[in-house]
Amino acid sequence: MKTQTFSSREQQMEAGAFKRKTRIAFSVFFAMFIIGGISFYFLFNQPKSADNVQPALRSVMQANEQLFSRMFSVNRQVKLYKKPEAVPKVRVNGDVGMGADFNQATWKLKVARRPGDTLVLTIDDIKALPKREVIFDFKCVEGWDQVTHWGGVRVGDFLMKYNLTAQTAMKYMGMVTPDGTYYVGIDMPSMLQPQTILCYEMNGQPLPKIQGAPLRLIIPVKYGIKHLKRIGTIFFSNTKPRDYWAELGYDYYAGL
Ligand SMILES: Nc1nc2c(c(=O)[nH]1)N[C@H]1C(S)=C(S)[C@@H](COP(=O)(O)O)O[C@H]1N2
Ligand SMILES: [Mo]
Repeated sequence: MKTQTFSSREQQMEAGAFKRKTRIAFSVFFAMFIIGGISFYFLFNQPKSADNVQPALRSVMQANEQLFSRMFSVNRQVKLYKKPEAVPKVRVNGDVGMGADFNQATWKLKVARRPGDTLVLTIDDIKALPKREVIFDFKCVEGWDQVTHWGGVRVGDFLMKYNLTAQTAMKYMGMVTPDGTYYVGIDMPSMLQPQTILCYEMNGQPLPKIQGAPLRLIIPVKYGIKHLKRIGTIFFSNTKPRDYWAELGYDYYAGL
């Protein structure tokens, strides 16, 4: 009897508490709904930019793009192989900007630190930096790939050595062949990725002429199109540098 009374009282209390909780839950839900609605209204009634996207959405997209490019380039290391796995006969592909009218002996690397201020270096200046070897699976957008072995200087080390760290705050690096006919633009995080090298050796031998001697780019996080052979000029930019294959419709980022 006692127990029953207690139990029914308890049930009443519980029913009261339940009603109260339900009221709170509905109020919270309703408040969230109103806040959400208002935010949505303001977001979508912002003046749109030229490309028809609300600025708040655009900035989120840009932040994501930056975050993703850092995540997939700097933090990500491409799989490396052992020397015997590298092919002895490396395929040659692409000869834009590789004309015969070129003298390796007088070649110099031009680094446009900023407009009107160009640093000029010799191949020995570059070879004086610590040598890094990269053996990775080189992939071309045409559908072939092969494990190849390259040697050179980390772009990061190079930029440090020549006091170009301020330039790494820029969004892109651009590279152009000496004749100006082949050119690439690459996001800074991918250039700073530790496996990216200014390359002067292949299979432990001096880089063959057709493979970009005296200096080419090896950037394992990207498809072959970005591995510019025969570097003439390097520059830095906050806007996308011109890119040979992007202009022909390929993905600008060309990441793997
Ligand atoms: N100067 C220059 N660099 C270039 C090209 C080119 O046509 N000219 N082709 C690119 C492409 S599409 C690929 S797949 C690689 C091939 O490098 P490899 O010839 O050493 O195999 O170089 C890249 N670098
Ligand atoms: Mo390629």
